[in-house]
Amino acid sequence: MVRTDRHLTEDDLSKSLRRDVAEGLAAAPKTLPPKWFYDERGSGLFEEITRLPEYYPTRAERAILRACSAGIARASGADTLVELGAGSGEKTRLLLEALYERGGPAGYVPVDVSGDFLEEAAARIAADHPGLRVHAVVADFERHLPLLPTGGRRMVAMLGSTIGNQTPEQRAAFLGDLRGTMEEGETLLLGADLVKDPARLVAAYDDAQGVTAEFNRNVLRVIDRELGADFDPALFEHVAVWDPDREWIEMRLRARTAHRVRVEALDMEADFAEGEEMRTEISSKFRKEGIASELAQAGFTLEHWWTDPEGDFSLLLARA
Ligand code: AVJ
Repeated sequence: MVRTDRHLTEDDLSKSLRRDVAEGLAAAPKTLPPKWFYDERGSGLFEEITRLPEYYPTRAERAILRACSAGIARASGADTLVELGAGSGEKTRLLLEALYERGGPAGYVPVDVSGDFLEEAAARIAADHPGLRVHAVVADFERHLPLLPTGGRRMVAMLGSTIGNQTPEQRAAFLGDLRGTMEEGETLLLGADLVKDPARLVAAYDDAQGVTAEFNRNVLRVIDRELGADFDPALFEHVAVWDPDREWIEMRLRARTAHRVRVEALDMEADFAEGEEMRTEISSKFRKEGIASELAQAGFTLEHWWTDPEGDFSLLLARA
């Protein structure tokens, strides 16, 4: 049983890519938002990242879910899982199975910007869980929260430290908006990567095999293909730095030489100086007190805090 709502078309996506690139290349310093990493190649590279020895977050979160998914399901009291940035993998299954095992009708609402990916993942999950009501929603969760289906007792999950891509200001707006769409008593399950030794953090975003570097440069290929640009990825070097004040990892692309890039679809040119750095992603790292107060500010109460044995990553449950 799969139903799909579409709040986002290819055309909407193409428009927002144009806007992001036009604004980002005109800004000083230049910047590109991380959401455009994930075409087919980029998603494949990200999958590869999750298996790298240096990239601990995926393994740590999976370990928490393996150990605690029954406890999470019980604590939430939910019968419906809404997953923002829907996964297809084991993490989703662990959560769903825990909800499912508590009995009663269960619903799954995967939300993702990529329609094809979503439909496939939703169909697979539905096939493996007879009776599960699967309601897939093609949407951008930073824009379409009010359009998500209500009903049942929902747990909204945002895993993988996806929230880390937002600045504190974006996070405050997002959490406030999300709270506004939730009923009292419903819950938010958030995956949050934690502050730790900067050397480990930098290694996780600058791996020895150079997979993250390829992932970072992939955004240039996406812009070349979608907007007829002539970025040469080889002219950009991958940079990952820890910002100790803002407690986030910043990924950048540094121009190896001075050169000009043309973006045909925008009829635009951008000049890069030698060594100029363009920001492509922030990945915020969290502390319990900080995230608790951000949640409280947005109208949530932090109720549970699970970590992996090493204390690298947290899954937290907050109630609306
Ligand atoms: C998917 C946003 C959680 O920030 O760790 C991995 C993306 N970037 N390596 C992260 C990413 C570089 C990842 N998130």
